[in-house]
Amino acid sequence: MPRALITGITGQDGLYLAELLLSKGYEVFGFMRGQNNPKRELVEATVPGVKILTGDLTDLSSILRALETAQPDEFYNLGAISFVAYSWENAHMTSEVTGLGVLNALEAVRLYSHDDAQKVRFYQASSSEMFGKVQTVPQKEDTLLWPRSPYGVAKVYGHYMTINYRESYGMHASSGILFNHESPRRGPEFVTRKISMAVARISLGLQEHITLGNIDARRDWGFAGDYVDAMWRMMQQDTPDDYVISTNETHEIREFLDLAFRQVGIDDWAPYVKQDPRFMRPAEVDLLIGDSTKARSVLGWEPKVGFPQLVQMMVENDLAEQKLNLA
Ligand code: NDP
Ligand code: GDR
Repeated sequence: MPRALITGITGQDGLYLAELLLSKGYEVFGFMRGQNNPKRELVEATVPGVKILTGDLTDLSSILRALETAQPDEFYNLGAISFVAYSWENAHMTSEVTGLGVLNALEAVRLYSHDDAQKVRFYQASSSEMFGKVQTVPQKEDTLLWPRSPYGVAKVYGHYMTINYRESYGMHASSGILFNHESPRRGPEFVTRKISMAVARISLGLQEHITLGNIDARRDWGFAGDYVDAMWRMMQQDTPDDYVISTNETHEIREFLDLAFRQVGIDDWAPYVKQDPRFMRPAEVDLLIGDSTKARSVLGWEPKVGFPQLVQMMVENDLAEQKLNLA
């Protein structure tokens, strides 16, 4: 039975990845923060097969202990402070967790593996946010990185540190440069879920409007369930490498609003949407569109859920959740 250790188990991707690996017959260990993490119940209810280990990415010895207990064949490093807007307010902490946390994870794997560099396969959750002020459209593996947020800068550090451990120690370390991916499990602070929850509540008369920042931004949005499959595929390759994972389509936030409001019978959303500089960012990533040709040809991966289905899935889920709350 293959064994996997996942950091960031309480997050959107951690839950989908754990489900996928359990379905493939893996023994799955989840690395979780805190002695009383409020999301522990969520993990236990959603993926009851996962064995929980506690620790923190800023604490190398806790990662080492988790490795000794889990003895994994595959280590998925998904843990991070992942909210870009928050990273300006907490740049130092973001650097420690999202940046230096990757070094801790790599170093823990190296120490645990002793001289056997191939003992544990390592996955790093890199991000399209690293492209920032985009220099080429679409963006692929060799596009120049120009991060535009403390989060993006920290991810660049983690990305290059992963490559460096691969090149220096011969580790089987791969980076997935994943474009935005969403789902009904997306945190409510991210724009897609903020919209799908608000649309559900507005249609039920529970909320009057939604307040957003820059609605002209464009993103290449996929479905998280499809993207964790790409992570697993990277880990099955004989040779470690870096891959862009994206739908290769870009959409404005306005289009997300169009589809989401239309689903509840509202054609003109303007009266329900306000804008507030509070949600604007000091620097913006305006146009993200990926080119995942390499992943499609080498990994045989492709996204299954398209943009309209993604919006539909999220609004349907939030309508059902809100109705349940009312019952
Ligand atoms: P989430 O924000 O949903 O999850 C982040 C996870 O990191 C949570 O489980 C959180 O735990 C954990 N975490 C935070 N700080 C620490 C710490 N100090 N030590 C250990 N764990 C910690 O993110 P997603 O699931 O959406 O993303 C997974 C990864 O992929 C992240 O690294 C993200 O940056 C990256 N990524 C995400 C993309 C996306 O569109 N979703 C795109 C590209 C990259 P807790 O519950 O305790 O806070
Ligand atoms: P992003 O996702 O920054 O791309 O990072 P987010 O959903 O937060 O923002 C996307 C775009 O929407 C604009 N926006 C708003 N964003 C939020 N959160 N709230 C608002 O009210 C709002 N109004 C407009 C933003 O300015 C931005 O342009 C996500 C995270 O999952 C990262 O961890 C990951 O690395 C990247 O995706 C790829």
